[in-house]
Amino acid sequence: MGYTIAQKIIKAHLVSGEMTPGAEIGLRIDQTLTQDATGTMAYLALEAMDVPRVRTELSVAYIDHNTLQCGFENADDHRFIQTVARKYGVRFSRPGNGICHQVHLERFGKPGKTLIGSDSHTPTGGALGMLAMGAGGMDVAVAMAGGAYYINMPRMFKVNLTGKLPPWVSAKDISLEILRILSVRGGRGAIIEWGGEGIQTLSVPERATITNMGTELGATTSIFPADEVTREFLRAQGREEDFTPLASDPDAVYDRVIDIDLSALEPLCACPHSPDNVKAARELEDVRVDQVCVGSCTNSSLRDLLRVAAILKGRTVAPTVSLSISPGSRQVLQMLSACGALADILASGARVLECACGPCIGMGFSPNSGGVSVRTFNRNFEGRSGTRDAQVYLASPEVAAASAILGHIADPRTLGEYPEVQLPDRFTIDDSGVLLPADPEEAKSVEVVRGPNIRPMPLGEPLKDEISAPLTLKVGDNITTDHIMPAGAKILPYRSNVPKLSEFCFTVCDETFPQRAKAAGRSIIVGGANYGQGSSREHAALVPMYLGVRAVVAKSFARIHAANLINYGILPLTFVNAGDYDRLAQGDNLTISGIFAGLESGKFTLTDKTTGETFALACELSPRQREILRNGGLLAYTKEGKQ
Ligand code: MIC
Ligand code: SF4
Repeated sequence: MGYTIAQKIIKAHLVSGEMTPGAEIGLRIDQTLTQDATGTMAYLALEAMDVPRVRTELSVAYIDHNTLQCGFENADDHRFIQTVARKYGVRFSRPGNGICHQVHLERFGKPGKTLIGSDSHTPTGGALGMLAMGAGGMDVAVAMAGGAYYINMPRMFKVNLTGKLPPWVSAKDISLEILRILSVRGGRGAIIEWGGEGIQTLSVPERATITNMGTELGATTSIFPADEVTREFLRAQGREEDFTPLASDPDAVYDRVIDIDLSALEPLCACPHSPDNVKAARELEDVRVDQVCVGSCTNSSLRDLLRVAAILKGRTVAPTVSLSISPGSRQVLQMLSACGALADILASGARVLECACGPCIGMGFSPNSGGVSVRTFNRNFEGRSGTRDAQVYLASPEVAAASAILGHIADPRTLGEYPEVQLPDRFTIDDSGVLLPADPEEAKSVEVVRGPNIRPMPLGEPLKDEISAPLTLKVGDNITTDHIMPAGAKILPYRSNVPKLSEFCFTVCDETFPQRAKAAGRSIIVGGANYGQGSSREHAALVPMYLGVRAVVAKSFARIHAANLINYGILPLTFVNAGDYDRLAQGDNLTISGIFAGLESGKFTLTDKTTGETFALACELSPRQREILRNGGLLAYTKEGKQ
């Protein structure tokens, strides 16, 4: 039996376990990336591991999320990351140099390598034929220290593309189509390989839009072959030597195959408040638009922005619309400026923001009350934009530009002829925005700068055999990490200050949760299906741990979040009978006993002392995960000398 692309990379990096779907495997990690909102915790963890230098082939620390500096906090974080990176052998991508995934794709990604990043959209690198995965910051720290990264061996899905995209339809529409087919849960436990003759028509940045949004399917990652298109891109980036061809074997076996005919696709939009709530743009023409945002790690490449500039050229943004453009990297912005496309964008009345995540993570540009925002981003979860009652639609750069001009959600085909854009044979290479680390000798004297915003990382407590605690919060299905630990300009500055951050935990669902959890001392949370979907932010586990949460009982969990809970010593338990969810009420007093035996058997019993009922719970754990939980978290476990 032949291998899929992902299986080949896994086989070449396997350090423990068997490649049987569902079984835990350990992988050697070649490259890591961090961003600033999760990076501070990752480097605090690395420091605690007492390793003098990172042991990966390449590690890069990006500053791209917390770039609004409304007080000292974000700037303090940047300084800490810059100095810690210099000391430990990590490259440092300065604020303004661009969004981690876009810059990594342009300058560092290599076919056949493994990459983990403390950001859920790290799978963007799959566009180059890398096995690129999002992880919690603590897991990234372990990988930087030379330890393996553990996942459950995924199932393999294949999406076969045939045909060619019609004019005005682009890679984002392919992402939205697969979300329509599979939903935000459909990729869980799977790696999605893209193939078929249709992929030859897609450039690397277009492929990157697709692998980026594979995260929204809940997939472990997404991957394209490394082919002539990949070689071309790397050559244009001045690094053809990084190319190695990579393809699946003709007799590779897939658990599921999905066919998409590109020529049958049309411009689409994901409606509020979920990326899988997909409709055709032409059905939404009655929706008046207040704001349009082009950018984010999904759609901010040179190709996307040249396209937007060509559509805007000679036209003006509707007076009722505010349009923002955030280029994905300095390379993109420099090239837009050099070829004159930036002038077309400015002439249209657009507001050009810096090369960073910006509005995507609520860092400025929040919509007006009840406002409609059309965004080329990847997530439209409630409240994420910073305006609680905003209605956010996700769409391609083409739909976004057309909507900005017309003032309502528009099918861009109504604009007439599709403007041609020409991608350059060579990109402008200027790596001056990436600072190199100190050499090992000099590194010894580098002082890590810690401003008052850098607070020590709270540690978990070793697990006890019984948890008796109230059910402090009961939530529904598809709870995102944006519900658990909201982001945005007001909250993100406290990512390195957990006591302060804890005041915002779950406040999107229930403003009183932080006080109630603190008062209870210990507590248990109950959730529905796909609990913890979305971001890789470990703060969605770390902060509940700090507030005393000892177990989360849910119908099912999203992959990265379940791993983060374990890393912070919180039990992720699932209902054996999903219907039992309805029989528990917020405020009930619960007991889970016989925990040590349960860790071994995978079976647990929950008693609701308020009603007297008992419920069967499950938690399949690997021997390594059991040890982590017994120790009270990954840091304590790693300090014991295990990785
Ligand atoms: C996001 O898109 O939600 C983020 C912000 O990039 C997160 C990381 C974070 O919360 O810092 C992600 O996707 O992992
Ligand atoms: Fe940044 Fe948005 Fe991408 Fe997250 S999804 S990395 S916030 S641009």
